[in-house]
Amino acid sequence: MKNSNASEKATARSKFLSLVLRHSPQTIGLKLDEAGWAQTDELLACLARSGRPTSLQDLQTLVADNNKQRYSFSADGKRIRANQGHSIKVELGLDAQRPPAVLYHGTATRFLDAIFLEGLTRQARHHVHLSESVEVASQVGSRHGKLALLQVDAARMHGEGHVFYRSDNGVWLTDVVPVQYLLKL
Ligand code: HQG
Repeated sequence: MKNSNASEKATARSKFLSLVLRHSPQTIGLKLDEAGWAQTDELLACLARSGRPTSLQDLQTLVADNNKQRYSFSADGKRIRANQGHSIKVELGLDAQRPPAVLYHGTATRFLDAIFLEGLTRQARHHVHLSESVEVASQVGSRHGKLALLQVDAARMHGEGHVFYRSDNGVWLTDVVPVQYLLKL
């Protein structure tokens, strides 16, 4: 019981950290730079002022234990940012990379008609998010409802000039996946 409470608390903290580092830093009066970095000490001060006192050690544990490695510290530890998933404008500075031949995207069946009309588009995020494994794609898609799995011909996309990035936590990112590269599994 105690453990599950602790893990619920950690999940709630992680969700709040996602909110401020990806979507809404102003919620706690935090400022991010153009690459999405917050000063670690400012983040801790803003968390404390907003009634969420967090020690540096707690924050380090949260970053290290996060199930999807959603956050990173800079090498000197003075800054922290989300690795991907932003809705606010940030320039992560990722280098374009050659993707694996095939990538996967999990979505909900109710989105399929729109997806097969206009392709996968980035919605509220900066990029379309793609996974290397069916398992991860299935988890991502199930968040939205009844799962539909799509296979993406990433090799052909790349060959035809589409640019791919890989976030520090292994998510593949691209601007759009046109219909001709999609296969419903
Ligand atoms: C769908 C999580 C209609 C798309 C995950 C998805 C991921 C369309 C939804 C990350 C569409 C957007 C991102 C179109 C795409 N018409 N619907 N043309 N094109 N969609 O949450 O990929 O836990 O923004 O299929 O692990 O589900 O936040 O994207 O169902 O990496 O770290 O529109 O979020 O990471 O939903 O998930 P989302 P996503 P975190």
